[in-house]
Amino acid sequence: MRYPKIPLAQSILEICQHKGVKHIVISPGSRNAPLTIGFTNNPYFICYSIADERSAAFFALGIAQQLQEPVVVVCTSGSAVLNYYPAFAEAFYSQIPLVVLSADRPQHKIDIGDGQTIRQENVFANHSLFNANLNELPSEDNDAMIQQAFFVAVQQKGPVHINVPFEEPLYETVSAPTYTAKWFDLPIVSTQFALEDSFVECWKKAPKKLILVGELSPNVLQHELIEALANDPSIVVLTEKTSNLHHSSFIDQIDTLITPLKEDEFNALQPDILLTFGGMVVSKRIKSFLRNYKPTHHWHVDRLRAYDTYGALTKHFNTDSATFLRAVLPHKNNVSNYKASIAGLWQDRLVQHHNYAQSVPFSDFKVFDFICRMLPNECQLQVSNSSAIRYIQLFPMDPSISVFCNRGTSGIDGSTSTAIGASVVNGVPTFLVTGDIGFLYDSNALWNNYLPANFKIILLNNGGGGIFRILPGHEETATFNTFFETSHQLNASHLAKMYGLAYFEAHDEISLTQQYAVFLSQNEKPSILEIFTPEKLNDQVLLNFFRKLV
Ligand SMILES: Cc1ncc(C[n+]2csc(CCOP(=O)(O)OP(=O)(O)O)c2C)c(N)n1
Repeated sequence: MRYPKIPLAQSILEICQHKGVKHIVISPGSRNAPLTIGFTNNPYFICYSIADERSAAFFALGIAQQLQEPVVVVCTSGSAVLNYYPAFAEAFYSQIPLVVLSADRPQHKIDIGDGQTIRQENVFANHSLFNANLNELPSEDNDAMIQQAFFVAVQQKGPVHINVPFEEPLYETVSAPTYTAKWFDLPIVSTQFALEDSFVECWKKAPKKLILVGELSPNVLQHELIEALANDPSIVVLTEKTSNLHHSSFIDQIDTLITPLKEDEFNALQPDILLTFGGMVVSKRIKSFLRNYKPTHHWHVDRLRAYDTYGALTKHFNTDSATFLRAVLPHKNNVSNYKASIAGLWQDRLVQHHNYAQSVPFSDFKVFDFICRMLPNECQLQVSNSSAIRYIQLFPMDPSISVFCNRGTSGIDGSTSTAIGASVVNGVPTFLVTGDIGFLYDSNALWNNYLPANFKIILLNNGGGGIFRILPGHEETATFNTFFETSHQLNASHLAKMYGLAYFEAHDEISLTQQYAVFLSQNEKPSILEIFTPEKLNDQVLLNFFRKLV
């Protein structure tokens, strides 16, 4: 086996292997040659080559999102590293361990007129959990910083940046390492959790407890905890699609419940205790409801962070959701009718929803209804921003389907790359459902040699950013079309051809049913099903849905 001659590169490789990091996403360049040579020469590592650093970082993010373990991205010096920023910020807000290894020139070569050189140290400072600005010569300080970076990425769940200065020559190799890293003990601070009696009392007494679950990985809560949540009459559970948490009594179409509520119903839903766990929440309507009808107590449970999303946060419980629920759920309140009263409202809504969905013309609404019913069980659904994830929230879906979306920053800049990264490691058929602008934005995602043959993209082409027709402020003007909707006549057929994907298209219900069946059954090539929907009708159908729910 060959090793890079530069000792600093040797120590990074040794530490990565020792920390169990397996997946390395490399973008081309010369300055990073010592790392590229080292990673690719060691069969322990699984290396991916992706030219576009923006896409590479989202691809790595998708792998890390699925495995919940650090994934390394490696790039050359200069603007290359800045292209990692969108995924880096997403990793920060979605709490995903992404490790950036950026090659650099030694500090004395910065800002002296050398090419492909920028100020790289601390370049992600605003969103980085740890910045290791290494020195050119290997040292115990370097070893400590590298180990600390991996430790922080795992313990604090998020992105870290290791900036690595290399001097030429960069391509030389040796047959055995000449440097061995020094190891440091990084003690994990134990977080014993005990719930104070006053909180137990408060919980026991509260007749109205609303549990709102944001983004979560599947299988975070054990079956008996889910049952205990479902069997307490004082608890209403609202779940988002990205919470991956299911029970027939949980309400998983939040906007369908909330939108038509009247004053007295809002009052009935207003909780004594709002308990939240999980990551970002998609529904704007639940945020608005809770900001206007504040709970007496808002408790957030998370080992790391608590956002005061509703202006009502009273307590951050520094533990994981399962531990917390195990502590409170035995203290059941059997006299409340909170759950029963909301369940009544919910059943009415479901009937209205069903009646309306039957009657709508071909539109985004109809297509999302179709997709949510027709996706195969046990698959994974990756969803882009922004109206795709909002529509997905409106329809029931089989609980065996896991759902992911880049809601950390809600960017449209990496959904396809993230989905492809996820599909490479998740071991299940993966579908991406995306709008046209998001898809076209991240079309370099398809410039990727690792696409599984059963990776499928469902592309809703409504001729532009349909979300802007739904948001307040829409007026049918040239300014709106050009600067908000960015309307266009593009389609994905040429991209599909260029990247060797199978391509199917649908323009109405009949062709959708036919083409979807073919799309689903062919697994020889990754594929795109492009569904064209009527640009100017979509928002009307959606707005009418909310009106008709009343
Ligand atoms: C990087 C980035 N730039 C801009 C935005 C603002 N934005 C949100 S949704 C959207 C349009 C999305 O359009 P499309 O992908 O066609 O989906 P649709 O709304 O039609 O479903 C834009 C530009 C963003 N979220 N991220």
